[in-house]
Amino acid sequence: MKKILSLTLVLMLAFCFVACSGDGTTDDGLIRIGFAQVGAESDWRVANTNSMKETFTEAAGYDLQLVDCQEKHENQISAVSDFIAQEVDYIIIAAVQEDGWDQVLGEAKAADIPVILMDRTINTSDDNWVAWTGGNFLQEGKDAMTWLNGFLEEEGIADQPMQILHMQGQMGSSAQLGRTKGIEEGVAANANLSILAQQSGAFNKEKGKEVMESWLATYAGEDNLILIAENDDMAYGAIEAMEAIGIAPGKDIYIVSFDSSKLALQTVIDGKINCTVECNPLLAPAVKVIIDTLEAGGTPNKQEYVVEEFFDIKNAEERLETRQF
Ligand code: GZL
Repeated sequence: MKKILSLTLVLMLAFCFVACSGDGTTDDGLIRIGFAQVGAESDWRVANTNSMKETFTEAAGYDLQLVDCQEKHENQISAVSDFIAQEVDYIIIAAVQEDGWDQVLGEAKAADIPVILMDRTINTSDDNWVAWTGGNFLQEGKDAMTWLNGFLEEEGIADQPMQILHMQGQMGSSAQLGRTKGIEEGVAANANLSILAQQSGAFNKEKGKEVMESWLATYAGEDNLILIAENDDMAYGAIEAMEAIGIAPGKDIYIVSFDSSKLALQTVIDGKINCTVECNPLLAPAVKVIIDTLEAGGTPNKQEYVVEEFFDIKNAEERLETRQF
């Protein structure tokens, strides 16, 4: 009996030794990826997470460790620190906020673990990250204002003063900072546009509804209102708040939003959102190109923007069935 136990113990120890190599890859040859995700705050984010899970599968040769950081920067820092301690092969970050990354990325660099940024950009030395892929948030804001100016012309009200309710995303995120800059530049360039109110709905439907409810109470007597929501989910919340008091979204108050999910295109077709500016969440294939390039000893492009457009009543119907998220 004793011999069986000692043989079992020896076999177990041997297995542990073989399976846990010290170079970050598991001995079954999988590429170990640590991914610090913002959270699950919107349809966009869920689609982005699904894109990563569908691309970096074990069958494809990857061990993806995805951490939902609950929209908290401190959770992202601890997740990245854990990835460094585990000696993963690659660290991927979709950042809650732009600032506060120097120290932990310095530690990743010292551990010789490549950091890939996806979706969101951050403020740190270019030496601290290998490559970034995502949407152009400033251009998205500019595209929204270009569309709005054209829409007001077509409606024959371009010469009327219009007041914008500007619902911002997660404050300090590159998506919010870029879109806000594009929107504010567009308002400054058009004497008939002004910002009546600016407040964050944190890219979240419920918070967007709360903000819209407070605006509808505060600005009840105002007309010529336009809501610009920095993502579709906040626009959905605002629509619920409007309809609860008999206001027709897309007609009584024009609405422009961002992301362009299937639901947003259907909402455009229903006439409740006037324009949604695309921000593509299906970024995992572009991230895989970066990793494949690095695995082959190559140098990936430092920045790779994904193609983006916008959708309104003229093209939403024809594009709905091919929408992937
Ligand atoms: C944009 C992405 C934003 C989306 C929101 O690339 O970072 O975060 O617009 C999401 O829906 O919360």
